[in-house]
Amino acid sequence: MSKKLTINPLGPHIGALVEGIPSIASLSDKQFEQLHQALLEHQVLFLREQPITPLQQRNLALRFGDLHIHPIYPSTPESKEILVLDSHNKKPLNNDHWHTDVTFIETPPMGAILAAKHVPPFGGDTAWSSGIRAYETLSEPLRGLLSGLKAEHDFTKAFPEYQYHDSAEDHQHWLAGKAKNPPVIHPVIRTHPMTGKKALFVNAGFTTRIVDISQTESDAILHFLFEHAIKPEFQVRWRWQTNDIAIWDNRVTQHYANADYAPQRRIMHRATILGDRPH
Ligand SMILES: O=C(O)CCC(=O)C(=O)O
Ligand SMILES: [Fe+2]
Repeated sequence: MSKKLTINPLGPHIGALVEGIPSIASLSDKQFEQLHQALLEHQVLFLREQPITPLQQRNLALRFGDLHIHPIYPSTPESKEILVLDSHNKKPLNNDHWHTDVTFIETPPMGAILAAKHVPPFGGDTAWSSGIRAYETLSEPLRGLLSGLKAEHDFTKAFPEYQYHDSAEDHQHWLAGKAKNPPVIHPVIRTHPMTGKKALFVNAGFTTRIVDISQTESDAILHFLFEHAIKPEFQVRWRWQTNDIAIWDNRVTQHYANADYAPQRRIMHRATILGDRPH
């Protein structure tokens, strides 16, 4: 019989620390099921001291579902599904904005697994915010109004052309990414396909406008929702050590990577697990 994981919540609404397993790369089916349930409940899980190779990370992610290959970020030589976030050239990456990953496709990721390969002694924390809590704390009439609305999500909002002009190759890559990823429409409030919980599903990273209402109305509503979604009460913030792993439910959360550590280097590996069409 395999050992049970210990799941310790890190706050009332989001985040839990998972302990009691020697290696996340060799979970039994029972342990994996426990991890999966904990993810549904806590939305973001953290593990310390879990060195993991790109292939192990890929195989762990495949237990959750098919993987996404990113149009912009580079990947590891071992696995094209493991993308590399490396703040090389003394430049932090521009993930210092609140976003939900890859909502610019019809079936945005259900989750992601992020492994810390090299982190500065301090700085570079990542924060996650709960869209479930954000939804629950809206007034009933506003929840009703938002439940009927849909919004557009656009790749070029978080990946604007001017940032991909450094070389002709970068620009070609960006043009291909844009051509492959025209804007998509998702509901403003989504229902979690496994738990039935409702969550606010707009993010400042990719959401451009609410459709079928005026631009002025859309701007005002989105401005309010982007602020509301990231109230400190809905958040958990993680201070990384090398070999930490974070796993998040990308259907009901958004996150922000602090870019406060330049000129130090920070290297993360991410596996991105495809999800279903939000409803
Ligand atoms: O580097 C981080 O902490 C997170 C970056 C990010 O936004 C992501 O991996 O999706
Ligand atoms: Fe992200």
